[in-house]
Amino acid sequence: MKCFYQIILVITLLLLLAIPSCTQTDYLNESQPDRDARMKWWRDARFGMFIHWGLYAVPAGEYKGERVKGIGEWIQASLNIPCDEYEQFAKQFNPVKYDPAEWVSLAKQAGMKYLVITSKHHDGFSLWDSDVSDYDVVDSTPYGKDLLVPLSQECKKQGIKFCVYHSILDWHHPSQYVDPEADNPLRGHSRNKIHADKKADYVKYMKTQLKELVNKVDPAVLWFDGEWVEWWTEEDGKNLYNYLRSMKPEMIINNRVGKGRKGMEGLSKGAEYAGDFGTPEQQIPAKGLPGVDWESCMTMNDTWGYKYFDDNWKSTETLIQNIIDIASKGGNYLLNIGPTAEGLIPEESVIHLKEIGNWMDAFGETIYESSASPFEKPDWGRFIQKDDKIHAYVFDWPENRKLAVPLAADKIKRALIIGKFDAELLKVESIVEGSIIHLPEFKSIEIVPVIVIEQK
Ligand code: FHN
Repeated sequence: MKCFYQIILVITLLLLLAIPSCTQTDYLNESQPDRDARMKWWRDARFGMFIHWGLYAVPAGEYKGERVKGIGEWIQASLNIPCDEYEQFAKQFNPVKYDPAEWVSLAKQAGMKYLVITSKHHDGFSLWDSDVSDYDVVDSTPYGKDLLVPLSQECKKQGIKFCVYHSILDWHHPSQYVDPEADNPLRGHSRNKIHADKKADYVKYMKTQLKELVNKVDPAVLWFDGEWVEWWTEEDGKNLYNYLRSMKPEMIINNRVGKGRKGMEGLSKGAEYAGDFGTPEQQIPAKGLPGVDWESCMTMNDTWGYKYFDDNWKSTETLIQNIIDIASKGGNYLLNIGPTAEGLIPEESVIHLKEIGNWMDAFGETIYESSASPFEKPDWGRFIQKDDKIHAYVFDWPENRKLAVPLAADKIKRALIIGKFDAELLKVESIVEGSIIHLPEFKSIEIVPVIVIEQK
């Protein structure tokens, strides 16, 4: 009899031990309050820095006298450079001028609240010391030091969130190859295929690398890309999403972990697609993406990775207007820089970021923790809501100085123009469609003037 009870006890203990693996959390079915709590810092942040950095900064857009027409980080594919030739750039990648403290402080100065850096782009080269690959900055470059660890430490020190980009497709990994039957074989690497029998190995490799990143640099966001290849499925994405969140439950993961890029509007609704936010690229959706979290990533010139001859810089005014336009639709702005192989941020980017920072110093508080405009966008600019205040951003200062606002005058406590130089109460006049705010006689000198409308 005693033996019988002992057997029952052992079986019960074994069952109890087995329970955790049977009841693994499905992070795709998170409750709304949990999700809101997890997304809070990201939603409040509104503005972040994207960094595309890797071996492609060595050719900087030109190889054997040929200039790449498209984006710099695609040079391997666009100029069809064989892997063993491209690998040689590692010997010239020596970013001795890299100063993570300066990079983070520049991002902060610009008013950015988080930073997302390429841990590995499509070329497969890792910017940290990976245990499962020698194709990384420590093992294959003269520099020989990890680039991500010091940057993550600086972010912690200076109080901004550290996040990483990671490419699912990998032009360097032996599991993948260029499809010779591709529509355009000269852009061979873009037609990435996988040897079916090697996919499991690659996924294991990717998960190991991602685990290394979680352990070494503790990213707040994992920003995937390169998911469009046929061999990566939504099921793979969901599995990866759960894998990462089971390691770090508070992690935020973009929709490119799976196939949600096309159906951004369906994102996270009933977990049709894995991922926490939509990622419009080089565009600002006309009406935002109502009902989902989203972030527009954009370049300052025309390339993500450094290209020495790309001088097509957007104006600071455009970049500030983009921050405002995106926030007025409830999104985040992820603005890119492409540092050089020496580790320098291009001078034009630094100038733009400092100018943006001057504006954000004065008006950033109206952007952070804000929500989308309750009104349609007016002809003259944008609205953003923050608590019970509406902020009006004047892109085009009307010659007659009359700003039409779709809010009844008797609902307005007061309207004032704010800023470093202006702080003036403005006259509010009632009209049938709402009210007219009378702007000051002299046009504001701010890049984008801001009016606060306090509601009753
Ligand atoms: O192919 C990449 C490209 O190089 C760059 O990284 C951008 C950034 O969002 N994403 C891909 C294209 O969608």
